[in-house]
Amino acid sequence: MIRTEKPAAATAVFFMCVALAAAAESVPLIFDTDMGNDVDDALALAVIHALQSRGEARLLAVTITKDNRYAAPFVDVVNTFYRRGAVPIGMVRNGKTPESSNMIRVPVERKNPDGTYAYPRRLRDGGDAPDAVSVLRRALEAEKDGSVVIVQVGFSTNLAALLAADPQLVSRKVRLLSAMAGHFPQGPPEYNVKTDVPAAQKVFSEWPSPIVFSGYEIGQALLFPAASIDADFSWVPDHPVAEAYRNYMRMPYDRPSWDLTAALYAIRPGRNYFSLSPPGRVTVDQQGQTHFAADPAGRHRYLILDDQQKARTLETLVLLASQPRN
Ligand SMILES: [Ca+2]
Repeated sequence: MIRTEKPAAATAVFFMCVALAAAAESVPLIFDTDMGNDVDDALALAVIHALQSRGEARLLAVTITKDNRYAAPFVDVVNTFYRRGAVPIGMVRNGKTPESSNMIRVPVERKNPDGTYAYPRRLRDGGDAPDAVSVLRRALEAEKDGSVVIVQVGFSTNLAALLAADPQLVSRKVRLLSAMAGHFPQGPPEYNVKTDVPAAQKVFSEWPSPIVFSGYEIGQALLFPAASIDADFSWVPDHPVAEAYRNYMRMPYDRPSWDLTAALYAIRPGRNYFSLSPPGRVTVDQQGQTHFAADPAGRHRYLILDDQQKARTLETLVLLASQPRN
């Protein structure tokens, strides 16, 4: 008995230490977003800030794949609102979806009666932000090997360019890519993938770290309630994320929480908000449709959400997105 108890106790202590170390260490995270195309990007950024306030994440940089001048100033507005205005912001060059959108333009442009901006920020225009690939490289270089988590909730444009520029750096630094992309186990082409198919093909075939996909069906099953925008965000008269929500579509509407799920999984992978598929490989065809093939040696998995997890996962997203800043 004694001979078996000792190793078991030592093993238990070892795993306890690992768990404590993991809990004490915040996740170094890069958020890559097509901010402005849908309101879930803004809510996802709010979730990341809330988890940083709780000591669980550390936002290293935000890089943008929507090539519109208001996207970077809006990200800057949100970061500044959460008192993290120094977070580097990088912009795609010659990227997709240049069209403007009210959800980012209205909060960025709105002014107080005295002529000052309703929401302070550093960046006046996306053209003033540095190139996304240089921001990604600098952020990765400053971190420990095998530590960084990237949350990609837009097109794969920036990450494909990073891979082309410096695949070794990605191999060395990135621990996980958590991507809102695709449709699983099978479905029509998903927006983030079909908007830049060559970039998605490159990233999902060459990316060296594990990738966990949050497919279209996950966010679709978790509708962010309009009632929360009116009630839970009212702790401050001007909230840039609530204002973005009110300007994205005609209120009241409940919007799928696609990008929030990729952010939540990236920072809290072990909390049973989702289940994981077996390992496999995701490929992207010419139409932008994703195909999953199970393979024990594969580096890809996708999130699965069951009915038991739904209510608790949605409540967590709502709570974090609306959490008052500290
Ligand atoms: Ca998005």
